[in-house]
Amino acid sequence: MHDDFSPLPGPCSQLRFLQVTRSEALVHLRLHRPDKRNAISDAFLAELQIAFSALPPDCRAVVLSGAGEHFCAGLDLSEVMERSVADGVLHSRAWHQAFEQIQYGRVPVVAALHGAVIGGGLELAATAHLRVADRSTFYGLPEGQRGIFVGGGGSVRLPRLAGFSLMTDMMLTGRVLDAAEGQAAGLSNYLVEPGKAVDRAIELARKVASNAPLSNFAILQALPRIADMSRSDGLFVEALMSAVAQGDDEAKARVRAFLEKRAGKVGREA
Ligand code: 1HE
Repeated sequence: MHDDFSPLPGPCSQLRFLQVTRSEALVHLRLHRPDKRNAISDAFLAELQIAFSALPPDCRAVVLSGAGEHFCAGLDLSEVMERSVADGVLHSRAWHQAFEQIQYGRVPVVAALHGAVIGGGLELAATAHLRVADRSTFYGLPEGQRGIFVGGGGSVRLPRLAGFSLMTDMMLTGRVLDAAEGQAAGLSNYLVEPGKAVDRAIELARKVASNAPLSNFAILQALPRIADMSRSDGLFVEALMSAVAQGDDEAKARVRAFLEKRAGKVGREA
């Protein structure tokens, strides 16, 4: 499986908690702490930042998955007890910085989910631009039971994905969603059979990587910001972004190819 991926040399080859491989324009980042269900410690978080900073310039999309039985069990709870309140604020801000780097990075990220996607693991999944879940996936936010609160941007990202009311329910009652419920709620974009999430994520990432880079830039950088703006500001920024994208040579070449019948039709690509 995924035979065409090989280890990425450079700083990523030194990482303890991440396996980083590449195949042409795709990089596959695999959370690799299966004995602790890929729970994210401070050292693990630092490695995520290193990996996303060290993406090769010609990388056009990332697939993010987890090794072992689960995608990610969230925050490494063994480190919580040692933190003061002041340390806690800084800790959460470090997660924000790492996760903003993923969401607002240079390349689209497709997450492949399976097993537990819990707490900070769900917050991490929410930073991705697309999520493929297999049917073993389950989602939880047990912060209420653990006496803590989300700290990895979940209160900002998750209501935008699946709604404020559902997130409140998950945090207050500890409600766990199965894969089908998560798909219906908008936590995943695609639902596949067990063991198939990485394959599907790679397939989608290849498609995404073949888009015009400036279109992908606009989708990653402008779209979420416009969603946060007032209607009037959003429409204005949309007009600017649209003009910038259309003015690019690549856009002109792609539109010309369609008009000259050299490009695929919608729903009937070659
Ligand atoms: C961990 C963690 C962890 C597992 N921190 N060590 N997250 C949670 O509250 C989720 C807690 N974890 C679980 O509910 C379960 O471990 C799972 C459902 C994810 C998986 O169950 P299972 O039976 O496959 O594994 P396990 O036997 O429970 O765990 C295997 C080992 O991983 C075990 O350690 P060991 O030394 O006894 O082998 C567990 O202690 C360890 N482990 N999860 C530390 N999370 C930025 S703020 C974000 C806030 C949050 O993320 S809150 C949610 C925290």
